[in-house]
Amino acid sequence: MTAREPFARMWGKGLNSRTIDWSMVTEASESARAAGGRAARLAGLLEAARGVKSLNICAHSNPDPDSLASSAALKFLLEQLAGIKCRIVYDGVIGRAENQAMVKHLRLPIRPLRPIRHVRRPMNVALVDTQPRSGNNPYPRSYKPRIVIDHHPLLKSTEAAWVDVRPGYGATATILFEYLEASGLTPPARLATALAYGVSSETRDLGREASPEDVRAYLGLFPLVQKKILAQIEHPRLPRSYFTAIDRALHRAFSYRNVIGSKLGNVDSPDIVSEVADFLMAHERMTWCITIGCFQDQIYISLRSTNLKARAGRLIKKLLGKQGTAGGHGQMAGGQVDVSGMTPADVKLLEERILQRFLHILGHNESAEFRPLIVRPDPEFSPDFV
Ligand SMILES: [Mn+2]
Repeated sequence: MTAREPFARMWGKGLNSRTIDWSMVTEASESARAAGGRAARLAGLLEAARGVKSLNICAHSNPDPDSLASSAALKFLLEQLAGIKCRIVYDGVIGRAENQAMVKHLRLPIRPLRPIRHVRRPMNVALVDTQPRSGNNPYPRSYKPRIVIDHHPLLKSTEAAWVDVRPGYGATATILFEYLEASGLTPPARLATALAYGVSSETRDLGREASPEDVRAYLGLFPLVQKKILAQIEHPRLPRSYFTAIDRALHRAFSYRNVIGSKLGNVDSPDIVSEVADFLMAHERMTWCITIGCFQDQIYISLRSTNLKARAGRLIKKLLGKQGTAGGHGQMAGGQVDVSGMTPADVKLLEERILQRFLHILGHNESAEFRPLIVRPDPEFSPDFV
């Protein structure tokens, strides 16, 4: 089998083959054995869904583009191949302007899930881009989902009729791309656009933890992508609250040697905590970034590293211990701590302790202290401004 065959089969007549630069695809393509593996996986997924009439597809909390695109792709697959009525649900807030633009422009069929009792058939749930008991989805810990598809490290407790967890992949959207490929179905343009954006945003334009499979998925999808819509998603119009949040984040930014971060205080949505982490990590001299913000009685913590061997996911678990839930990958991770019932002063103290502990884990001594990133603010601004 040549490298081109799976692609030709996949997109069928719908695609003008001149739009693909095959020389780029060949490099990342895989053997016929791998293609067989994909077909077997698709068969396994369909087997697990056999007899199911309707399914709740559950994205992770405060869903990101990877989670949303992957959920939409699973819905498409199961509806087309098995006639299963799928509903995509999520909890939390879609805060980031890019993600809101994605939902709007691509008309993603998603619904907020408020009280979890609305899941009537606990068995018929698919968790996408998350796993049971990860603390990152609203699904009750005691129920076993039917399907789990994810690219975070496999948790020991993860059990389902179908588990497909591939930690080597940069995005869950890439896993869904491979199911689509095996199915021979051509994704509609909006779905292809969602998946491509899921891959590119999760891997920071294929630069962060992207595997050859992620590159291959992106290239395979790209000819189908609605380019103008993609640009509108990647460069969204921003609300005033965004600028306020960035202003606060900069005023409160700190650093110590190669570590940068910011304490954001109360935030409008948890997304801003990771967004600021990405923003500050751009600092040319920094290797680590930690941001903390509080939203609805939860402290959210984001970690980033420029170091390929950082093991950020492991580090944040160590950092929070039994205090909270945490997870992530090598260069990016996140966690949260329930602070309901705590006074604002206690929350502040806890944040302080987490930051100190973070420096300690990184090997800095006890007396290490963060200093303001912006040392001399513009004298025209009063320091009381914050
Ligand atoms: Mn993901």
